[in-house]
Amino acid sequence: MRIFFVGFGQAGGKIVDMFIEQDKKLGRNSFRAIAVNTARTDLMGLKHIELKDRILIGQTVVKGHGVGTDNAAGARITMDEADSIISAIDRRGTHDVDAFMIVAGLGGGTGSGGTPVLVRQLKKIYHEPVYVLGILPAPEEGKLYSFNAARSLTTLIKEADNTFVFDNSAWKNEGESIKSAFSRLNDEVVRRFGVLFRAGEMGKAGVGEMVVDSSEIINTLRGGGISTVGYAIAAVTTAGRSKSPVSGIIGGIKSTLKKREATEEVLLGEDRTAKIISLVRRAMLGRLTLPCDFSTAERALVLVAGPPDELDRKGIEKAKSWVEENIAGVEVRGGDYPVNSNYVAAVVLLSTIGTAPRIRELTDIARETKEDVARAEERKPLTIDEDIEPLFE
Ligand SMILES: Nc1nc2c(ncn2[C@@H]2O[C@H](COP(=O)(O)OP(=O)(O)O)[C@@H](O)[C@H]2O)c(=O)[nH]1
Ligand SMILES: [Mg+2]
Repeated sequence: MRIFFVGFGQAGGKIVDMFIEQDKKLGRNSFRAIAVNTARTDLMGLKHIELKDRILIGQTVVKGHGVGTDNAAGARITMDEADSIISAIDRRGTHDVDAFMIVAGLGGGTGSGGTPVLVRQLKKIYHEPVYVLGILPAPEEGKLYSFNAARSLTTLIKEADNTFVFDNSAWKNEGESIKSAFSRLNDEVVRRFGVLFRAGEMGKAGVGEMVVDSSEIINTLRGGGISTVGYAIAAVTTAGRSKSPVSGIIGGIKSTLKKREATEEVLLGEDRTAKIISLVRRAMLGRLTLPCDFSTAERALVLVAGPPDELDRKGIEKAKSWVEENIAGVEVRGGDYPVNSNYVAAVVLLSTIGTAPRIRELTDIARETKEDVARAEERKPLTIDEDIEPLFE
């Protein structure tokens, strides 16, 4: 699918930069992107989005220093300068685009506040769906981050055509600091969403039997709300031990996938049908980008990517039925995505989920924080007797 990305804020910019890096490495031209920020240094740190496509907003207000964690300021500045963002998008070109995807960390200031505003603007102007890929903060980042994320997400659910969620706290390791985890987490994000977002594009491996096209992804996302993604891969060789690194479309850009993750022995090359079913089950039962009870999902899309020989049609059909039995709704789309690789990947998109523990937690923290703020406002600052005159008025 042809996607126009907007990387909003620091996390958003970095992640979109990686999607573009992957596009370049693969020699594709599926993705287009701009980055938007109130902080000049964050924009300078990007490597793959062209300089002219990095848009600094709020200069008169924050002088290129960013809005910190003030997402209301992020929203205000975006409202005031929406025209310059839209101009940058038009300059980059929107012809042939299937969808817009705004990527942002929802706990901060610029991306958290600016994204819902930009979604509304884009929806007014373009016919294509406007999606968001939102990153949830870890609890250790503090209540304010959770509060920001809850407010941003509440607004996004109303404004965006669908919001994909990736939860930092579910993906960082025990004891690992969130900052040192970022690069690894971003790799996980790009690997999963990279395969999904590329579905339907013509690869060198030729035409698949039942290729997923962009309209199927769009229809799966039609219910709105929040979506989550599962992913699993297996090596193609019968021994289950491929020597090549797991990079490219299936493995992402940095080959940081541990061999162990890739080479779980799943009847490789023996029973192709069973292998596909097993892989899809692993994708859905494993860790989702936003962990949740998948039985609440309204719609799903099953995508199996790999060398054409491995993409067993019966396996994909059976896997789809299995997914259908396990989600709330009955709409399960799916198909294959033929790519040259020594691995097969299964991606399961679970759309319009009903509930997720982390979202409830965020909502609770946001409520508490709101009460704290209200109490703080009620507290009167110390005053001296009004009969005593100050030195000057
Ligand atoms: N996964 C991931 N999350 C990040 C990264 N950088 C920041 N975050 C998260 O995004 C939130 C917002 O931070 P940031 O993007 O710096 O805010 P902004 O620049 O004001 O939009 C933080 O609370 C972090 O949880 C990153 O590189 N990767
Ligand atoms: Mg930052």
